[in-house]
Amino acid sequence: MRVDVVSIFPDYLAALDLSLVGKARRTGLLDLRVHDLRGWATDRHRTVDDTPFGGGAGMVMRPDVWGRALDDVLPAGGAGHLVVPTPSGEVFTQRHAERLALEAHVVIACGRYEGIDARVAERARAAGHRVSELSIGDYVLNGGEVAALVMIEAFGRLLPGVVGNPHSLVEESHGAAGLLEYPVYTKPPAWEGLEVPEVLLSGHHARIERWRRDRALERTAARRPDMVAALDVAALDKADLAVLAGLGWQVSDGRLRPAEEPVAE
Ligand code: 6GU
Repeated sequence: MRVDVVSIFPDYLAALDLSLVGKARRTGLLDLRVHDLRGWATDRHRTVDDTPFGGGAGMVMRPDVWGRALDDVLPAGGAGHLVVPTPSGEVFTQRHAERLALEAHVVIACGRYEGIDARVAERARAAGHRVSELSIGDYVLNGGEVAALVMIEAFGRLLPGVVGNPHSLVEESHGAAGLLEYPVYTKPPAWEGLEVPEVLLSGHHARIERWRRDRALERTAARRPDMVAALDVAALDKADLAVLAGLGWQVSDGRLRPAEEPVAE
């Protein structure tokens, strides 16, 4: 997979030399190149921004500079996927990571200031590229670089061969089950008076699986009720439904819903 990142702070992306993504680059699984946007500026001060039409605070990144950059890094024939990190984008999820991991060539355009002139994304779409404007959550960062790091790590670990044991990708949070992951433990079995749950030491695989499933359901109900409401009821067994009922979730009209709250007088 080829990934190009364009930023006015290319050093921000130095962390991509480390860990599993760094190894994927060194072994050739990931051809990742970082570019300085100012290389496409043309004036003496290498200006990349200007004041917004319509007024308002802050500066907007210029379309001409970005246009030249993207002409150089997007593949010919509209075959690229342009990702623009922005707090006004769709929220990036594991589903986006899975889709991006299938692409041959992704370009990530990191904006700073108040963002990039909207015609840049419009022109890339018109040229046939896929364009995804993506946010990593409901808070504001100063620029897209940290979001680019997040996204590259999320899709990079899904490339075949990047994570040593592919089984560790199967049961994780935000996977196909739609549940958060159960709590995990390792040696020693007793530490500072805290014991590992007995069932995990029992060697009884069916009981261990049921215990993990129950803990995943409890955790998800406590931390992410939105994920419980989105569960496919047909994929749940009787034990799942009993645990969820104990946590105040009932099936009605084919969906899980929180049990009726008493109406205030
Ligand atoms: Cl992708 N960019 C910026 N600047 N802020 C963000 C973000 C992205 N996602 C959440 N906040």
